[in-house]
Amino acid sequence: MTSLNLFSEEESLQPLPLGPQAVLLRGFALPLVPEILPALDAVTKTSPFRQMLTPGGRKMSVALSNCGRLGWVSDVHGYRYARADPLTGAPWPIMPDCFVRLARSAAEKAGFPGFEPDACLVNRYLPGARMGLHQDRNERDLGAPIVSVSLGMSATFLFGGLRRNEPAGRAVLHHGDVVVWGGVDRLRYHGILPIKGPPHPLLGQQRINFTFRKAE
Ligand code: MD6
Ligand code: FE
Repeated sequence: MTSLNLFSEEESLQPLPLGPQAVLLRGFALPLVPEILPALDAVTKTSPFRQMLTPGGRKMSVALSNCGRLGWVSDVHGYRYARADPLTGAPWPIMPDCFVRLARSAAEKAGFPGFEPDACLVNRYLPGARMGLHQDRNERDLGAPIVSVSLGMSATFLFGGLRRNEPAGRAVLHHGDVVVWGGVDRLRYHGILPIKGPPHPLLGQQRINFTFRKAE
């Protein structure tokens, strides 16, 4: 009997390993999107998206906000976590409960039970915006994973090795996809190619990415 393979591995809804302890969970966030979008609006009303300066003094193409006890910030003095939003001087908005539930359940599914994020960096990419290859190494507890949620326009995610010059793999991230990585993959270099392609039906010409971390 012949059978037809309707889905390539890339298109199936099975967890797709990106490394020994890194996984792409296709569509994992979709059931929570109706709760997440209004909560995101409330966060960015309090702490609006803004483009920060790199330590080198260049404006990042990505605009960011944060929620949670700590927020990731960048300026000419470097990258760090801060308790207050430098734009308003006030604490970052509280991490919405649906964000916390999503982060915990994705981490658990990926083999990291008990994840308790204290920081959620929210990135907004307009067409052309990109994220150069980097490591996420400003967090004190490198034993905790990072949970990354993609919404809106699709993007090509680059995942390299533990050294900048190692060749990088690629995966296209779509609306609702979640990437979790930790353990031996926690310090891998990664980035996002310039955003292009059709607008998203719900979110229009933008891609939103949340990364949940245990910073302290
Ligand atoms: C982004 N993501 O997807 C940027 N970092 O827009 C990240 O920088 C990232 O997706 C650590 C782990 C997963 C990620
Ligand atoms: Fe990162």
